[in-house]
Order: sequence, then structure tokens, then C-alpha cells
Amino acid sequence: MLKKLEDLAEKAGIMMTDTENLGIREKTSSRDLVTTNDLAVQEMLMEECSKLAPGCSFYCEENDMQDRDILHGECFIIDPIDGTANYVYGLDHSCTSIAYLEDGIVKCGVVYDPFRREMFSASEGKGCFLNGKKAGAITDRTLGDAMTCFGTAPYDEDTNDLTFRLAQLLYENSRDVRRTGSAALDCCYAAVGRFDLYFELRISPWDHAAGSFIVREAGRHASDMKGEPLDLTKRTSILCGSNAAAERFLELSEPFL
Ligand code: LIP
Repeated sequence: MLKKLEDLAEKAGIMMTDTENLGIREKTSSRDLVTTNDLAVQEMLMEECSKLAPGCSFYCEENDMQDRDILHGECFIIDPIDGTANYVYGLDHSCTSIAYLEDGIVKCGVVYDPFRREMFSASEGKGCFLNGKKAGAITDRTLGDAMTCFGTAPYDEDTNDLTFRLAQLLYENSRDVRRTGSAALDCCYAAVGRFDLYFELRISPWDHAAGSFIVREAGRHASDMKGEPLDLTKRTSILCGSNAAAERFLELSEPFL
């Protein structure tokens, strides 16, 4: 299944890089965008994944009223284009994300960045891979030595004050902070050590289902901001990366949560 998902992710990447006549519209706000390629990639992935697992269910960003029964049988959690705002602005930092589950447990996941031609992938118990080579981070940096990143949860205005208070806390206690605009790539960068820690107060299952699985397969920390396991049935906060940095940031952030 993993190789087949990698092939589909590459097919999605080819579709992503064809931006001629790209249609763009707002969903819930000016920050929440969708393009004709989001919809076309999702349609292709749903059609092809249905062939891989007949009768499977889906939980996808651009059609999230699809059957949401991710806890029974085979299910694909798909973000056709994660980092859509980056994509619309031509920032070339977005990806496609596909997670495959059996009875609610992720069995394999792929995140493909067509701009850097980077395929992050993992299957259960086999570790984390980048373009087919073992790639889990080898350093478990402390928070003080950590290159960190956060997401602004732009669809959830109610998180604004706390997001930036925690971002300041992160900055004051680490090497530096970044904000990239793709949660799935933030997770994968945290898996391979480009970031030592990433947090976001509210993201959807399709943003992180594959990426947080890849983090865990890299032997790194992946939880919500209370340190609890990530729930794939609802929107959640997320914290992933170095175990040492995550443990320290959970201590520092606890009084604010
Ligand atoms: C986005 C993420 C981003 C996060 C946004 C949104 P989308 O995904 O990649 O990092 O801050 O809340 O979830 O909507 O572009 O697929």
C-alpha cells in the first residue's frame, strides 16, 4: 500500500504544479482558500484509493462531510493540497498528504512536496523515510538548542491571543521560531530534524494524519498540547518533534492552557 500511495502522491504533485487557469475561491474566510487543483487532486486521489481498497471510507479536507467512519474498516485521510494559501501565493511550500488507516489505526502515510520533490513516508513499525532513505532525526535537542516552528490556526480566530503568547514563549526559550504555512510539512520537518519542535493550537485530521504518523515512526514526540495522544476524529492542537524539547515546552506552556 505504501508504494501505491507514494505513486499517487507523485501523480498529485504533477497536478499541483500545473497552475494554468487555476481557479481560487474563499471558503469560511479570506484565510481559508480552495483552488480548482485542490478539488481535482482530491477527486483523483479518492477515485484511485477506492480502487486500492474497495468499500473504504474517506475523511478529506475539501469534502469533509464524506463518510467519517474512520474507526472501522479501511479509511483514507487526505489533504489534497496542504498549505493552500502558500500555493495560491506561489510560495512553493505545500504538499499532498495521504494517510491509510485500518480500524482507526494509521498503517502508512505519505507527504509529498512536489516543489522540492521530497517524499516523506512511513509504514507501521518500519521507521521514517525521505525519498526512500531512512531519515528520522538523530539528535534529540533540548528546547534551548531547538529550531522551532508554529502554526497560526488561521481558521480559528479564537486561538489568536494564546497562539502568539505561546509563540513568544517558544521564541524566548529556544534558538529561534519559524512559521511555514503547511502543517503537514511542519510535521515532516519535525520528523527528520529540520525543526526540533512544532506546535499549532487547532488543525484538522487531514492536516496531520500522515505527518504525525511519520513523526512517531521517526521515534519523535507527537501529541496534543496537553501531551495526550492525537485524536484523528476531530480538530486538535498538536505538538511534535524532539522528545526533550516537547517535554520542556509542555511544562512551560501548561500554566497558559
Ligand atoms: C493549513 C495548514 C497550516 C495551518 C492552517 C491550515 P490547508 O492547511 O497547512 O499550517 O496553519 O490552519 O490547516 O488548509 O492549507 O490545507
